[in-house]
Order: sequence, then structure tokens, then C-alpha cells
Amino acid sequence: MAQHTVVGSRMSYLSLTLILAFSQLVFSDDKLPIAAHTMFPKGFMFGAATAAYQVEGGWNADGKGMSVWDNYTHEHPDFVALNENADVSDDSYHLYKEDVQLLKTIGFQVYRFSISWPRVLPNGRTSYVNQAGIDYYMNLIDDLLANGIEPMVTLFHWDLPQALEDIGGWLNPDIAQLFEEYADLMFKTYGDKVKWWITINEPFSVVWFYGGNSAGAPNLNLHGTGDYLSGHNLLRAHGKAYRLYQKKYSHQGGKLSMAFCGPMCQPKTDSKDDIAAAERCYQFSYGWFAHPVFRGDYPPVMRELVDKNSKEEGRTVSRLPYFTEEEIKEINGTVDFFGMNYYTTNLINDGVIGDFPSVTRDAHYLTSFDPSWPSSEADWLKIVPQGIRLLAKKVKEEYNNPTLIVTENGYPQASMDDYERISYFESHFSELRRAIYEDKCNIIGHTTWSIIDNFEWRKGYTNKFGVVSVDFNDPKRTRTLRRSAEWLQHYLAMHKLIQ
Ligand code: GBH
Repeated sequence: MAQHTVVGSRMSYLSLTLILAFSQLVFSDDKLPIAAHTMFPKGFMFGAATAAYQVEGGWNADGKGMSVWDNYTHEHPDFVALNENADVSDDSYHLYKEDVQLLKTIGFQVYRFSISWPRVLPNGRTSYVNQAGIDYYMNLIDDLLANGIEPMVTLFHWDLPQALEDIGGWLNPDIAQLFEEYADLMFKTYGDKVKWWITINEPFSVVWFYGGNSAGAPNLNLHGTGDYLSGHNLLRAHGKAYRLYQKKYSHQGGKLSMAFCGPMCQPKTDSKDDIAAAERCYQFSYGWFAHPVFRGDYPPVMRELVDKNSKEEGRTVSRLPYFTEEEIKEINGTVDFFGMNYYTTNLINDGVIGDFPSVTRDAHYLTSFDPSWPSSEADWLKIVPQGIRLLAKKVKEEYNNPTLIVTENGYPQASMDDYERISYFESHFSELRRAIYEDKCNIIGHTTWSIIDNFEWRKGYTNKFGVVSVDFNDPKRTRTLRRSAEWLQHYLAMHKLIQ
């Protein structure tokens, strides 16, 4: 691993730190003038995030089973930019200790990573456990703890066991029980050491893998049906895993959530129609999954629109499944905090495109970007820092100010001198502090996406989200700190001074 020392500006950073830390101490929270809002509150957790399929490699090592991504990228190489796959990727399966040292060097306190379901359960079921897979995550967790870093574990970040996809994957109602059994094994095995759990990463992304726009494996494109069905079972699975934890593992004292996602939806104009369209956009993305777990059942506007359209299409059964009363209760109240992924914002106006049936048509809105928003190396990601504050405020209002952790936030830039990424984090941190101090949102942490460059799904290795770069042509997968990693190192050192 490349060694990096931060030189030169250390003294000036230190004096700045003392001034900032002092200003934090002399003003009480309420009185704090905006100019002094330069630091996060004491105890705020900073971390970094990855996901198993994106970093691990070792796709068939030591008894691991196939995931849908292994299968799909092998069967359809052209699905991914430059025909890449993540058979090796960062090789974190073998190099995880380097990742832990990077986290430590930069000063992160939390590492959010995911468990590959088929690595621990090659067939997806608990009837056969792959001990080597169990050991891998135990070693990673132990190494994190030995280095003073807290693990935050995602159970499902898109790499479903192919064996379960073969019986319908998230479309098969049995998946809820199978997920519960997998979660049970994970809580039992790692729960003494892991206190932060994310059951499902971005359910709102997963539904597109079943319902359209060719976003990812298994790429079924069942527009307007597969999306709602998979979403339904994702919620049922989450609910069961949470209730199981409550029943069997509450003595472990962990906190559970999902990582909700969208883009943030901002009305294009202040017309009534566009404001209502932006609200529909929110309820059909973040709200789709947050409403059932924070308030019970689907957002009323989703229920109404999908039922209405289904009927108009001559269907006797709504494309959006119904929960039983029992399920509504089982799923409601199953999060201990709001895991919030935020990258960007879309402008939303009233209107409709595409063919029925589809989520996009049901939600009845059009998206665009404000031309003043700076672009990035990913076409979907414009820089809109105020969006993270507006979203946090929306979450506060919708769900009675829940504890909130930004579970993903990051920027793609390949250059080693990645000043735009620094500016992205600087501006998003600043907006987050305003959400905390001015809007009184209960935000307690932030995990940066990502610690290292990794397999960016359909974009392969062409979008680089790491604050640390990885040389994918080097068999050793040499990791090198970018400028942003050095900037974070200073920033986190300052933050530690007020702890
Ligand atoms: C997150 O999704 C994921 O959790 C993470 O695994 C990923 O690496 C990270 O973002 C960075 O992308 O290619 O135009 O069809 C964020 C939500 C939804 C953003 C799908 C990209 C694809 C847009 N993502 N979207 S496009």
C-alpha cells in the first residue's frame, strides 16, 4: 500500500482547528452564529462505505456461491461498460486489511460494508453454510474493531444468490422468510460485535432491476409490475428481519434501518402542479419504503394512483400489491434511524412520458436538471448541495424528526488531484451542518461513498467514487490516497479535537 504523509499545511490546519473548536465551545447551540457553524456537533460519526460485489472480488473463492451479478455479467458481458465485471475488482476479499488501514489512516470511525449473501450461504438457504465466508467477515470485523473502527453492516446490497433468483428472487414471496433466516444467522454470528445494521440498500434501486430501465441484475424489465412486486417483498423481508432482531437479539443493543434513496425531488417552478409533482416524486422514491416503516402502509398517493391506473388498464388486481392488516403492523415501526443516501437532486414538473404500465407513468412527473447545477463524470449526478439539507428537512417533517445517518454521499472524479470532490464534500458537509443547527434535524453521522474506487455497476470502472484510487491494472490493486483523502484526514483530525 502506498504510504502518504500529510505535510506542509499541518500547522495552519492546526491553528484553524483550535479557533474552530474554541468557537464551538463558547457558543451554546442555539446562540451559535451561522459563521461559527464550522464544525459538526460532538459525537458526530464519520465513516466510509462500500458494498461486497463492488469491492470484494473472489467471486468463486473458497466455496462462495454465484450471485445474480456474477451470473448476469458472465452471461451478458456487454451489459457493463467495457465488458467489465467484478470477478476481481479491488480484491478486498484478500486485501481487506489494507482497506482497514486506509480507513484508519484517514481517520474514519465507522466502516459501512455489506455481506455477500452467497458468500456465506452459497445456495441462499441456511441449510448449507460456507464457513470460509463466515470467517472472512469475522476477520474483517475483528480487524476493524482492533483498529478502533465501528462496523456498520448491510445485509443486502444487490448481490442476491443466483439460486434464489432462479426461483423468482424478490418476486417470490418466500424471499421474505429466506431473508429472515439469513439475517438470523448474521445477527447470531456477528451481533455481539456489530451494532449498526442496514437490512437492504436502496430498495428503490432494487425495484428497477425487476421493473425496468435496465439498471441492474437480474434485469427483468417487468415495467409497472415487477417493480411493485419486488418492492413489496423487500418491505416484507425487512419487517421480518427487524421483528426477529427485536424478539431474539434485542440484548445485543443494535440499531437497524434501511438505506433509503432517490434523487431529491425539487419542484421546477412554484406552480401548484409542479409542487404536487415533486411531492409525488418523493413519495414514489424515498416515501415508497420509508412510509410503510415509519407511518404504516404505502404512501396514500401511491395507493391511489396505481390503483386508479390499474383499473383503467382493465386489471382486476392492482399492480401495487396490498399488505394484510397484520403485515402493515408487522412492517410499521421497524427502523431505529433513517439511513439516507443522497447524491443529487432532480427538477420535477407535472407531466407524463412513456408507456403504461410503469412507475414513471403512475407517478406522473417529468425530470430535468437546472442548467446552473455543475456536472460530474456521471451523467446522473449534478452537484446540488442544498438538496441534502432540503431532504433532511423533508425527512424530519414526514417522520417526526427521526435520528438520521447519511449512509451514502459521494462524488465521481478520477483525477488524483480531485479538488471537485473536496468541494463536493465541503459544500455537503456545510449544508448538513445547517440542517443540524438551523433546521434542528437529528443527524448523527455520515459515511462517505466510497473509501476506494470500485465496480460501479453498469458503469464498470469508468466512474471512480473512491477518495482512494485503485490501480485496476496492477495485480496488487495498489491503493493510493487522492487529495480528497488528505483533505478528509485534516477535517476528521479537526473534528476529533472537539470530541
Ligand atoms: C448508490 O446508488 C449505490 O448504493 C452504490 O452501490 C453506488 O456505487 C453509488 O450509488 C454510486 O452510484 O446510470 O443513468 O441509469 C445511488 C442511486 C441509482 C444512482 C441508479 C445511479 C443509475 C443512473 N443510483 N442510478 S443511470
